Amino acid sequence: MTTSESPTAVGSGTAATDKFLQERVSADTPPERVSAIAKDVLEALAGVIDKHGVTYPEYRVLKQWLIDIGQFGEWPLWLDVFLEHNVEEVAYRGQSGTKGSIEGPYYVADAKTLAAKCELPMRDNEVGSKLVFEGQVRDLDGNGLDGATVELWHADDEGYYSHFAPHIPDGNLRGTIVTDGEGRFEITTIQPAPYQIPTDGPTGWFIEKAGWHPWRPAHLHLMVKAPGKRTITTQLYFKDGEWIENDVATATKPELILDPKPGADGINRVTYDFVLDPA
Ligand code: MBD
Ligand code: FE
Repeated sequence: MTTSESPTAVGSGTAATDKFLQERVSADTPPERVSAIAKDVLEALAGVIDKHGVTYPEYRVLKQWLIDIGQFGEWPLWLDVFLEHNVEEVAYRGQSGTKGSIEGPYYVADAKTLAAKCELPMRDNEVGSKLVFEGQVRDLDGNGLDGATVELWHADDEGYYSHFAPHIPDGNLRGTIVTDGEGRFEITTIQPAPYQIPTDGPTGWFIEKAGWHPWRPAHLHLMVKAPGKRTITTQLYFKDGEWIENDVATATKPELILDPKPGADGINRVTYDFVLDPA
């Protein structure tokens, strides 16, 4: 791999920031709520500064680091790793279907449409053990859902995502699977590796200075949709996988763990069904 093709913190950060900026988000938050939230945020920060006797050098380092995070494009990464799980937990309140988990910074909309039984787009020489992932999308009463789609995206055998690492072709290990008339799917892919936060950027420096580790357990990302149903964004992990018990992004849940077993053909296979709440 040449230097110009090597994934860098600034490369994946900039790509994630550029992708996010294309969304042009808005939230309809009234001024009273902005005021109440902002007041509590500032009060919480005031409490931290007071409690720890934060010094001027520390304040200036913080200011420099905040500037660095922006310049490396790592706001999507830092926020999704350290804050998104709290927002997701609030969003899930009152749901009873499949548990959600964070979207993270590496979702790309409009991935290639694939049939219910399919193989995710991958390189001819894609490294990694094959994995067959099958299941059904159902409603709360157990009925299979016609018109359901399963968007799946995940890292490769080195923990890198297409669109965010320059040496991987666009669309690699990403797809929008159109399930059959009963919400069933059978997807062939490869086993992803754990994901390491880039150590050569400000999110990595932050983790290193705190003496934490930069790892997420190996995971599949999913967005499951069906007409009239609440879309679920989630992740699936692998039983006994490294970092399962101490994900840097605090995004694992016991209900979201797969346990693939080799089938008669020797290929690892696992079934996971999704249950969607009404919209
Ligand atoms: C990831 O792959 C991810 O899923 C999250 C949530 C944050 C950073 C990288
Ligand atoms: Fe991820």
